[in-house]
Amino acid sequence: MSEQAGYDLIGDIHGYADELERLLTKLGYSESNGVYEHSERSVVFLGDFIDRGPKIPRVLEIARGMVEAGKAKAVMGNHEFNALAFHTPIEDSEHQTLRQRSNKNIRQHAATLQQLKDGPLADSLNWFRTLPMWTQIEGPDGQLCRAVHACWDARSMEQISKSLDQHGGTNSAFLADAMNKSHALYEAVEVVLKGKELGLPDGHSFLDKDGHSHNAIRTRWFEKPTLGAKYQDYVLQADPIDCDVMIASEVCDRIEPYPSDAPPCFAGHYWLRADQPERLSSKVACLDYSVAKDGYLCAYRWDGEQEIDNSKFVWTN
Ligand SMILES: [Mn+2]
Repeated sequence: MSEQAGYDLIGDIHGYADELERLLTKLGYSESNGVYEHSERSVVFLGDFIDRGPKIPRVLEIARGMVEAGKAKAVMGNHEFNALAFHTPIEDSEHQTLRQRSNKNIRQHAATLQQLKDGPLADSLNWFRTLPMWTQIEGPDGQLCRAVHACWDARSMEQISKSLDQHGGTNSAFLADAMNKSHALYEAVEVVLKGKELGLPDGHSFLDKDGHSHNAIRTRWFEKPTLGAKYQDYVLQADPIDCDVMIASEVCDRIEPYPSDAPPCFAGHYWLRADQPERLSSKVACLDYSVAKDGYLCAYRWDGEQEIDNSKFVWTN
């Protein structure tokens, strides 16, 4: 694609196909022979195509159609990963699956279970298996940018690559290791697909807005906490938390944030809320603005710039 001018990165869609078609249209894509395309640009989907929304099969048809026609790339979200584990039996077990079929897990996957059955479900799971957990893209003049569902972390990615090589892809044996809490792959997949956590000091915990107790926070992995910061200041989510314990300086010292000289990185996952999207740092942006919770679908138009520009977000409201 010599005429390739840039990439449009798109955050979590969660079955909201009408919003996806509106966003693609707004970005200048149009449907030709059933595939959305643009004469000079292509898309990078940041994962979480399924669960929650009303038109999951249509979202998959659009995204997969674009990927298979070479008009888009896509990375896996935690919802696709969870779906794979939910539908993969534990070896030598008749009824159990790698992701337990608890009420909570069934509820989280319910919209997909209602809308995709049998052949189409199996076919979608096969497509999820082909999705990489991250990708690096080359811009018009060789500049790079990165895409991952939740967190770019070199050490975790090394472990995932090693396991993929060992098992030969995202197959049942890979998923079994990834769902085994005592295997190093478990934590690596958690970081890349669900975000990096920081445990609170012993004996501390906080309650979220639903009353669930937590002993770790989901961190702002793209920056180091400022000196004297409290745990509640270093959390990456839309709802504030109440945890005014100070982060000890030796804990701060151990935190390695996303490098300031690395390519820009785009993620989804964090259910952000804002009237207008904005970057998290000059190098990192989250494009998940909660389309499945009365928010909007969000994209970023990347043309090779190495610092994320707040004027280049495009969204559906
Ligand atoms: Mn999501």
